[in-house]
Amino acid sequence: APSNEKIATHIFKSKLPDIPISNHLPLHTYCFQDRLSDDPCLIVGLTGKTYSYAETHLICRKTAAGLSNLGIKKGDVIMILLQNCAEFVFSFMGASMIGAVTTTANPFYTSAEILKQFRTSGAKLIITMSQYVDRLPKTDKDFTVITIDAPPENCLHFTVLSEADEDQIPEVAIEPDDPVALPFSSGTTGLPKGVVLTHKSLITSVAQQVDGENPNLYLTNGDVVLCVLPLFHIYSLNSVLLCSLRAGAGVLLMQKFEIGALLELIQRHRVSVAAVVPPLVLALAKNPMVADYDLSSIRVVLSGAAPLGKELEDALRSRVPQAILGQGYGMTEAGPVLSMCLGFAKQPFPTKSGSCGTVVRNAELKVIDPEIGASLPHNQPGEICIRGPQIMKGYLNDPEATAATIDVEGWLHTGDIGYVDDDDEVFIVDRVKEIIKFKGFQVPPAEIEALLLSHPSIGDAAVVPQKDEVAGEVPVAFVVRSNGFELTEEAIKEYIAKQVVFYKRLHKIYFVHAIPKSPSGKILRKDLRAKLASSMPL
Ligand code: 4UW
Repeated sequence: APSNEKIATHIFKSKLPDIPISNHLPLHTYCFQDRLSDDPCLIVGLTGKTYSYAETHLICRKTAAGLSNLGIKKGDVIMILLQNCAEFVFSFMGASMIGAVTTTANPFYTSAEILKQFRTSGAKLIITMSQYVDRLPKTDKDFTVITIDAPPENCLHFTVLSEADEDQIPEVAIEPDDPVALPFSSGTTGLPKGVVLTHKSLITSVAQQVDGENPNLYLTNGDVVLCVLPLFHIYSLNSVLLCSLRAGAGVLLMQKFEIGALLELIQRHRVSVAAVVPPLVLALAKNPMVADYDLSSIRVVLSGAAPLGKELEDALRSRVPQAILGQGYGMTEAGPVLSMCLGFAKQPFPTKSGSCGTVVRNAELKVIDPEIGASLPHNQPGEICIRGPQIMKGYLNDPEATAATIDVEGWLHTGDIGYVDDDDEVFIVDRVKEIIKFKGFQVPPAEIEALLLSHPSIGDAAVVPQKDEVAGEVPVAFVVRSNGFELTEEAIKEYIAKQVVFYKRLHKIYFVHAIPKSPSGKILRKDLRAKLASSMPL
């Protein structure tokens, strides 16, 4: 047996050389560096109102001063509960300017979901819309609520921030390892946790995409970047907003996805870069309305957050033949980008359909055998791991979950199964983690299972993904009824539906006598998924 023999580590790097990255700066300084021009920065789709870079920067500074006036200090957490809008950007960047941290949440969350994230994050202030105020936490704890529209009782209007005196921004020293964003993710297992992203991690991730002589994702101040994906998710926050700001591009803000309005805005504002998810690709590829609009301005379509089928990619190609189509692969904990299509580079490389791009520069990627942990060479599938200054600092107040995700050598284990081919392109083939992805949104099975188990007539339950044409995956449950009650599928679906945001709803219930478990009591999710795949779940 080999004893002293060194085991080779196969490490994959970008084809682009490493570059110097200004990750010693605060995030807002890095993003707005020297770019206080009259170029359009934010374009509000609904109204057409445009904020130049100079205006955007000024309002962010006012917002920083306003937050400080309301008692927000360095290290404090604010919660943004908004659809895409200019105020989202002012709030996030304003918080950064005083060293505060933003936790972003889905405005469609139920009150229970909002309360959980509010508590876990320790937020002191919420920025939202009046229509969502009913769902905010009803606690004794003191916190401020600000609405961007007419404020209901006990709430303040956003102008307390946006009209504050920018000269009153307090002097704060911001260190590279200070947190700036706190998105929530369930990671490879369990309930949603706060993902601590620092100034250094986000700057590094943005630089890996858009900096350098030959940027991996080439954006310029002539670009108009579509921002229809929600900014509360890290994909849009980082790869759309922060990357655009850094590159000086215009950001076209859309509150929600509606195909007619989207096509109209793409045509009117000559959108050149479209960041999308597979269900949006489906709409662009298949909806007959698309034929009535001029989409010739689009030069790049970036898809990610869930697998994109080759058929769908080809169907989209016929709609936007002039555009380069490609994928990025991200994970909240990874800062978030692990790999990006090199066809988007200033001097592009040829790429293959179905690939998730090549590992970003200034980072290392390896693929390990999930059982023995040894790194694998080209073309062999295993668990994808990533290392570099862009990854999260850790989960908030959860050293155990952090240690289970980032090992002692600094490798972040993704729970994704994939391989790197001979041209250094990454292909994802499976997932070993629990997470279900509905249209790219995270559905944490553990969260739904806990709700199911809280029902008096449910003895045991497991939630797993089922393939779906439109959503990619939908959550379905295996349920063991307790004490012989006549609990119906509809009753269970409704019980869950009223407690969760729309994409966590159960689409099907399979009644079983027992949930398959390992000797240690872990649900054998693979077995359940296999049952579903065999289309004979019972
Ligand atoms: N193909 C297959 C993909 C892919 C994928 C992700 O919700 P999270 O934590 O995070 C994200 C982030 C996506 C993202 C961010 C920035 C960016 O530029 C980009 O490229 C366009 C994408 O989704 O979920 C993480 C999990 O989502 C799956 C995978 O399982 C990953 O661990 N996933 N991208 N292209 N699967």
